Amino acid sequence: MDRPEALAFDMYGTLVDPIRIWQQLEIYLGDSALRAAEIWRAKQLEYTFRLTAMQHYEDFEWVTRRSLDYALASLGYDLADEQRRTLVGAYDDLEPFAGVHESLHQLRSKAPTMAVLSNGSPRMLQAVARSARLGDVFDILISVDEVRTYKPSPLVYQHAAHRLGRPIAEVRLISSNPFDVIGAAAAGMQVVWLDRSAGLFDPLGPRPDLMVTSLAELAERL
Ligand code: LAC
Repeated sequence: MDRPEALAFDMYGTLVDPIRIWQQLEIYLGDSALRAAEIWRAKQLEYTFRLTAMQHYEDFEWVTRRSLDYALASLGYDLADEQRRTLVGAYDDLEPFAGVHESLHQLRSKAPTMAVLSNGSPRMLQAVARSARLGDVFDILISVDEVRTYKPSPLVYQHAAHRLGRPIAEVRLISSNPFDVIGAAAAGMQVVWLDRSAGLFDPLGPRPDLMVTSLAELAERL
């Protein structure tokens, strides 16, 4: 490789934690909060996959609201619109995983270009990057909204390479989401799986050559 790859980071589940939103859910749902957070996240991703299969696009804020509605209904809760708005609003303040700041700054000194590549809408990505104090480390925030289709459509990964001005093989996606890793690799990107799930990968695709359990480990290995 004559020049180092551009790095593209997934946002939700990789840099910030969408499950820790159970702490906001707890105010309304008590003991069901963690279960609700897990259903919310699983449905949110399912809706992105289904919209993509339907060749229809609604942005991630819409998807996040509808999947919250499903999670609440599935557990027998009916919250007021204002409370639902507050919960969806908490997506703008999701907490970064431990050590993310330090490691991103270390990676910054090695990578020529650092990007976010996420399902999040442009507004959501700007908000969460600002509140998690991650804005200054990235050259660019790339949203799937620019191609109006979700991961793991190859269009998303091809578009990211185009935005980064690189052949796709010179971009490396870093994601904790196996579906994202498998999708990016299938589209021709380099990949890293950031294992935040105790080794549980999807057998739908090959395990990537590069697997790490923290961004600090990635900063050492790259
Ligand atoms: C994202 C999804 C995968 O940030 O959570 O793109």
